Amino acid sequence: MNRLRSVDSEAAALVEAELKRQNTTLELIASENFVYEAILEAQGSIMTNKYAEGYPGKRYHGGCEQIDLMEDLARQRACQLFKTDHANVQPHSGVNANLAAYMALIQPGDTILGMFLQHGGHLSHGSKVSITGSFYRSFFYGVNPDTELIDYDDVRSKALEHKPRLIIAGGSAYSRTIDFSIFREIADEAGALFLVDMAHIAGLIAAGVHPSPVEYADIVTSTTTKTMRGARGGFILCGKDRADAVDRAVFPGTQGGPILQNVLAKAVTFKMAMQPAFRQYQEQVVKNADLLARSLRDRGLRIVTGGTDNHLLLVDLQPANLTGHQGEIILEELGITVNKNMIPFDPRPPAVTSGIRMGTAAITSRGMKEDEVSEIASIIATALGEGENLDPAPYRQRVMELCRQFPLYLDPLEFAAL
Ligand code: DSN
Repeated sequence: MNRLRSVDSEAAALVEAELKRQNTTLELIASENFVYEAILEAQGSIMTNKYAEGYPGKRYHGGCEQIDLMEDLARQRACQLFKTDHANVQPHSGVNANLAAYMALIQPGDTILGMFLQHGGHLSHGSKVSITGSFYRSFFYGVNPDTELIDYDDVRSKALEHKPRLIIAGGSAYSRTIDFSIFREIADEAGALFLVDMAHIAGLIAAGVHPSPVEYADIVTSTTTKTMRGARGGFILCGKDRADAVDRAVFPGTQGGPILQNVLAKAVTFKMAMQPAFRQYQEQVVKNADLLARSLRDRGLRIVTGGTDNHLLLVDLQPANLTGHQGEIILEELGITVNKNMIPFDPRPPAVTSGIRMGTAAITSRGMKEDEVSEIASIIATALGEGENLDPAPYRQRVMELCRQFPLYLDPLEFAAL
């Protein structure tokens, strides 16, 4: 930071202020995490200086000896970790990974069937406001209104009715285990290909804490952020039979040169995910989410589906007479960061919503366990219960006390000086 400060004090001040924000608030956004310092180092490395269009051994730029070794290392580690034959580690993001996967599997104008965004899906699974909704004819399956679990009968009937070329499983706000084997059966029945976007749960899958989609899906897409706790960016997994199509769809199909410092960081991410400590971390993430859901429920909040099997939960704020937007603002005043989120069959628009989404990957990376999660649940439930009459100060103090015990990228003295 000293060098940045000396050339651009404004930019450095923003980083310092963000470090303070991250340290002094509780991060419960389900797609966020705090990466290892090794990832920060890799992403800040001189690999950023290189151009390397193409793939190891087949580049359009010279001087790629180390880059080829690095990309091979990342690819091999991804294959080893997720037990598959081929990995492409170049996608700049999860959406880019999905665009390339679609390009590898289907043609513009083909029909796709994804999970309804409002029921937990993702914009890039065919939403009309995404390029995926204009390139492809998209239809959606949803959750059962009573159980709020994926309605596999609905998936089957929509698949048989619309005859999609591609069925997509996975999403951004679904808190329960996904049965990839049923999706595969339905895809086979309907003559469709099957893609899993595992971005949210990739870390759980790598650690064996959620079933893997690899043996069922034609292509699996993901990010190395979120529960993977690593590099900013995406990756794609597939069998040998689809390797060429996937590689061509990433480059030159949808991207130019890879972001090489991020490819390096992806290699590190996969290595970290092979360590026994990573499994323990993922188990704790799930325990923490389960306890948070149960504690909030015991304190009178309604949890969509009644609980969680993974790292995230959705809270329906309608019974508390709050919108998702209000809930997000109230919690932000206390130093707890969440996002407003549509719940299944939400009567409110996306900018308001009836729910908030929470995840435990980031607080678990800080080292927080059951005691801290119980305290967080008590703060959230009591504060939301007070609604408009809330005096945030005492809650903010309790949040600060938790933050102080688990500093991020700082020692306690540095934390105290923030
Ligand atoms: N949809 C974003 C989220 O889950 O926050 C990430 O793609």
